[in-house]
Amino acid sequence: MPELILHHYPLSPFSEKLRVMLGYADLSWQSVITREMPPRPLLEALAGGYRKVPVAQIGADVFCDTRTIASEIASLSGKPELGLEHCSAEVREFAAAADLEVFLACVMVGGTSKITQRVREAMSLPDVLRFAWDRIGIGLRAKVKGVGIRGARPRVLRHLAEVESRLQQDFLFGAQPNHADFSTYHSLWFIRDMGGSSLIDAFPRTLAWMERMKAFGHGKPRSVSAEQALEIARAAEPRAIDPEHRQDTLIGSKVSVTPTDYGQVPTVGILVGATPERWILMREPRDGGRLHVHLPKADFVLKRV
Ligand SMILES: N[C@@H](CCC(=O)N[C@@H](CS)C(=O)NCC(=O)O)C(=O)O
Repeated sequence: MPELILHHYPLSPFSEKLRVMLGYADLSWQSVITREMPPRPLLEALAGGYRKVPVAQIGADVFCDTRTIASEIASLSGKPELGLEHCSAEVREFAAAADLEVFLACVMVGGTSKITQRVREAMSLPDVLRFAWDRIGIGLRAKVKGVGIRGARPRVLRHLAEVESRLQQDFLFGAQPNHADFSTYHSLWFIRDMGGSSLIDAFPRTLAWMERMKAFGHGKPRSVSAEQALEIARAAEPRAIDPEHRQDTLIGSKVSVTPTDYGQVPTVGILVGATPERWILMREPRDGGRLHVHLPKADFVLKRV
C-alpha cells in the first residue's frame, strides 16, 4: 500500500488537524509543503480546481477536505473513530460546528500581531499583500458569514466553556480521542500556539487536553517535492471502485463538485463513484495519467456540466 502524501503548509490549522491525527495514528507519511495561496499549479494538476488545503494523495487517488482524508487515515491505521462516518450523530454535529463556525471565529480572534509576524516570516512582502487580498476575497465571496468580527470572541469563549465542561475524561467524548478532538484542536492551536492568545488560560482542563493532543506529535513525515508527488500519481492507477458505489444515475457524466461554504472553486471530472459520504471524479491531467479525486458530499454541491 503506497503511503499517504499530505499537501499542506505550516500555518494552516486544518493541516495541523491532520498532522496531529497522523501522529495519533502513528503513521509514516510523505510531506509536500505547498504555498499559502494559489497559484499552486502542481496541486491544481492533482486536485483539479479544489482550492483549499490540505489535500492528500495515495498513489493516483486524491482526497480533498479533512473529512475525506481522515477516513483514509482511519482505514490506514485501523482506528475507525478517526472517520466521521463511524462516529455518533452527536460527535458529527460537534465536529461540524468546530470545523466551520468555531474555526471562522478563531481565525478572526487569531488576527494578532504574532500571527502577522509569522505570516511576514513565511512570505515575501508582495506575497503578504497577495495573501491578505486573497483571504479578503475568500471572505467576501463566502456563503457562510459566521458570527462576524464582534461575535467572534464571545463565540470562541462559549466554545471553550463547552469544551471545558465536556472534558470529564481525557478526551472530549471519552478515554480515547475521536474525529471531534482533532476538529476542536486545530483552531485552538491556531489561536494559542500560533497566535499567542491567552484566551484559553482560563480553561485548565482544555489546556491539559491540548497538551495531550500536542503530545501525539506528527507521526513520521518524510519530505518530498510536489513534482515527485505528481510523478507518483502519474505512475499509479487509481484504486478500483466497488460496484455498489457505481449505481448513481449520473455515473459516467461530466460533473462539477463545489464547496458550498467558502473557497467555492469547482473540481470538474467524470463521475465514477458515489459512496454515502463522497463523490469520486475521474480526471485526466494534461500531462498524462488518470486520477480519481474524492470529495465529500456534505457541504459540497454536484452539478452536471
Ligand atoms: N472543510 C475544509 C476546510 C479547509 C480550509 O479551510 N483550509 C484553509 C487553510 S487551513 C484554506 O484552504 N484556506 C485557503 C487556502 O489555503 O488557499 C477541510 O476540512 O479540509
